[in-house]
Amino acid sequence: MQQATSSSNATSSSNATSSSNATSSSNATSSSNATSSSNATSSDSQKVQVSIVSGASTLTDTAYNPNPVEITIGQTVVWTNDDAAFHTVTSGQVGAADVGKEFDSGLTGPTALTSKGKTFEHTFEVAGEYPYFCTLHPGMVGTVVVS
Ligand SMILES: [Cu+2]
Repeated sequence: MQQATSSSNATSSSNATSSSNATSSSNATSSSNATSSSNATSSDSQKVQVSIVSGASTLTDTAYNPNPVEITIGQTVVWTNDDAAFHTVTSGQVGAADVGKEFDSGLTGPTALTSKGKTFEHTFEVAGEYPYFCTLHPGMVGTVVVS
């Protein structure tokens, strides 16, 4: 999580983190509704929003916000791409054998976070710590903590 790759942090682009947060929550709500029609029974309180912040490509553990995101069993994390670039939300640690086994927004298909406003969600049913990263920018790392 706190990786040695903090050199890119010197760019101070982390300032973009806070500003993008203000807009992401409302955007995520409406856009996620479009994709979650099958989950209509789950209330919004069961959904926790995480933003892929503007400029995320050059960030590390601040690319996903909040990070770590702490939820309870049964809650759903909704990631929204608030950046202009294409990103992924892919479970596991860079180079591990189990990459993408738990969840993966992917590079193609309806859940791919190809552009701004796209969302991906995953419901966590088992307690634990779930590291994830962006396969396109492996410096981007985050963790979901389920308890
Ligand atoms: Cu990325």
